[in-house]
Amino acid sequence: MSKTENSAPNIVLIVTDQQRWDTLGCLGYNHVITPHIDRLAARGVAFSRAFVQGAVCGPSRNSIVSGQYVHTHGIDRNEAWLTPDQPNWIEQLRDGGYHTVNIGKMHTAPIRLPCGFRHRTVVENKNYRQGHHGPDPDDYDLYLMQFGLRRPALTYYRDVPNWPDYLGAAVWPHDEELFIDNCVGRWSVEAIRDHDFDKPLFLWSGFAGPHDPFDAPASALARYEGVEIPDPMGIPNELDTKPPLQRQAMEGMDGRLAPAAIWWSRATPERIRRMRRHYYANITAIDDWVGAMVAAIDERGELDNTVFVFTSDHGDCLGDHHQVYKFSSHYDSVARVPLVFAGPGVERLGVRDPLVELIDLGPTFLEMAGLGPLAGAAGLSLGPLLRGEEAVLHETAFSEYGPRIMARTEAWKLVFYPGEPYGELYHLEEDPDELYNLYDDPAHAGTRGAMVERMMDWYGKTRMQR
Ligand SMILES: [Ca+2]
Repeated sequence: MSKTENSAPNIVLIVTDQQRWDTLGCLGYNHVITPHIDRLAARGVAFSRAFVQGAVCGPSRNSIVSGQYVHTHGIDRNEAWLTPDQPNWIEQLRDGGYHTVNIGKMHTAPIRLPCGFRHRTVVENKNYRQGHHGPDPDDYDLYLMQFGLRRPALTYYRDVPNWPDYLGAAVWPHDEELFIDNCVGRWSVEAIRDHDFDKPLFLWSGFAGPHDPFDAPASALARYEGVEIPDPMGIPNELDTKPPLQRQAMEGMDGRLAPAAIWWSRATPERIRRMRRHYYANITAIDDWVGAMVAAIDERGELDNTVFVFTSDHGDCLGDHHQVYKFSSHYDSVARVPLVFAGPGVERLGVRDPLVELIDLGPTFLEMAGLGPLAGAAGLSLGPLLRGEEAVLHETAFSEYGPRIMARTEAWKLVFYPGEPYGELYHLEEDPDELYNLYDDPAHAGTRGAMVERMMDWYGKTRMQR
């Protein structure tokens, strides 16, 4: 009998960076190789409509940790973090008896903020430059220094000949053991092996991929030889009908020699397929470590008492709608992420499609631990959905970036730009790929007004509580 049997479950939360939802085999996307995540989904639940509350790292992660929407907690940019008086369910788990550990990316500012963890091994972005989010080297910098190396993602644009033609897709140039996600994975497994399980474990394992640069290891790329890569969604002249920021964001990067600049003028169908193949290969490299973490928990005799959760902080257009990255839009490519649960308290239900939000994670974990609720949170426990009930937690999913607000029901999506003459409205039942903008279509003015009213109602009910 394991030491923690009949007590609070261990929770292993695996969070990747910039992984869009349509990247798991278990959701029907068989061109992505994810056998270990699929195995978790097969004995638990894979949510097919999970949404992030912020379209970029910092706001999204602050929403996960506080259980609040971005305009409620107020952290609307990357180099900022919650203050100690704001809700934080990691602290609640710690105070409730959990050994709380973070291995890998959290994106706190400053980078070594404890954030409720008893131990952190801090790993920032692939292209983290000391001084950018904090003055310090992170633990991955310190590790690479032992080998006389620094993050290669800082200099691909100088080191790789004809770099703009690669659209950010490099091959990892050093020993594969040094690849950032192989370090996060290996150190996460070590954290599981090192824990004595006298206390339940909460592990947040934060991978840096598949965020750009798309620098997958050669061994992971080899697994995609012969795999057909789907082309991006898009129609000719699409950006003429979309908010101007979407075109401006791509034009703004073109011609710049810098770590994160992709020159879209260099995109060809073959180069886009290569970029996507590298992105998927990074996901497969992470999937290997998901399997290794499950095996490590099993070796400790804790498999029946451990909840595994796999998700990401936002997606990437990855060529959809003639663009990359996440800053310029709230398409599902950006706002919709994988969310898989397996373990005690999770029925074997497979794919479920109700709308859920990542602010629901904290309330779910606190309920599982018998430590709830999370004061001030707008998120709701996913417990009823994980047990197989037909509950509707959210009729609308909301997400923000700066002043931009997305309101998405099952049938419609509004993307609202306060003070601007333009916006987006998509009829998702007829146009699931969000190609045809109906915002200015008189035939849908009533729906537009109803969606704006729905958004304003939510905005008023969830305004900042400080
Ligand atoms: Ca991110």
